[in-house]
Amino acid sequence: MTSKTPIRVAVTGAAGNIGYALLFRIASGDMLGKDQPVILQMLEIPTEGAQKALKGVAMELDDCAFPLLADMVLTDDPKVAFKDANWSLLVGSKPRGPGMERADLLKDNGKIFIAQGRAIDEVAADDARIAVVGNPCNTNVMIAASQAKRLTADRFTAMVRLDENRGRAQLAKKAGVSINEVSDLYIYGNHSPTMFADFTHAKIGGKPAAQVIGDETWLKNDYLPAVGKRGAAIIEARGQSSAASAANALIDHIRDLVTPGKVHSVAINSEGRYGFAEGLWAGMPVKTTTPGAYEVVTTYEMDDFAKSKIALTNDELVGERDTVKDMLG
Ligand code: NAX
Repeated sequence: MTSKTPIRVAVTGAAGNIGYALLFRIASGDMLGKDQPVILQMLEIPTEGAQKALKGVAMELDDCAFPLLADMVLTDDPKVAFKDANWSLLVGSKPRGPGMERADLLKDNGKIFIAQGRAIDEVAADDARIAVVGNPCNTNVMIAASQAKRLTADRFTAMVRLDENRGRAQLAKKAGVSINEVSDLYIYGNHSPTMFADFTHAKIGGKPAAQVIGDETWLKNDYLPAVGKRGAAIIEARGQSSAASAANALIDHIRDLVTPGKVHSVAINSEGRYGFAEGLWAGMPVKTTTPGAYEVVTTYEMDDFAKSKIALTNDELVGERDTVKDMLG
């Protein structure tokens, strides 16, 4: 057995749909490596139902007898969940209720991320890193990061990897090639239908995707909206939102963030790159440098079409920030 020190992974919304598809893969070593023990620190809301469901999930984790699962913490207290956590995966948030406006959702969920951002900053490990999945994830991560006094903004990321994976899969399908042939497809902007899946730099079998597909109208008018609205299409088909593919994308997001040399889409503090407003969290390609750290790939030149798409998703992010401006610490 391995002698490595266990890594503490906090997961919020641990008894939810994504949680159920995620925890077992973390415990089996898919995320941090097959020789890396983990301690799962699972947070759920303090209702009897959620805490009971969380116990059930922990019972199943026990029943898997995972050699890498060194310990589990089950709690309704953020300060317990995030204590000494090396990774905090913020999955839990409130779903949009019937008749609820997007602005209300932003504000309701914003409160969760104020509290969790503060708690993480107070009690998490010195090397703490955070990945936000709960929607609207770009704005939620900005709120959490704004509460931090100790941890720098680069530690806070949000997930656009599901969009990248969806975009790659759909290009492969259209071209009739294996997914392994599709490269250099990165997601810019918001995790919402306004996102820009940059097919203009994507490659299929090493050649420009646009050349291989040979149908720019399809790329602009069918492909982009199909990737952007894939989440809604899954809900329509399944009656529930993406869970296994979202968990899988989060595994990819973290695994690639701890693997030097990997280039992948991550929503990070834009610092004005690629035409995004300063201080927004926007998807863009990053290259992992050392485990957990990354630099932005800034070499892609955008044409007028790409710039117009980035402007659109930037506007949406600016609008979200305006809605929650009172929540930014
Ligand atoms: P579920 O409703 O199944 O589970 C969410 C869980 O979070 C629930 O068990 C709930 O009790 C818990 N929770 C709520 N507030 C909490 C809090 N303050 N602290 C701890 N736990 C809390 O939703 P699920 O399908 O798991 O989706 C979770 C989130 O992921 C949603 O916000 C969803 O919109 C978002 N998604 C984000 C994606 C992305 O690519 N960024 C894709 C998938 C998904 O739609």
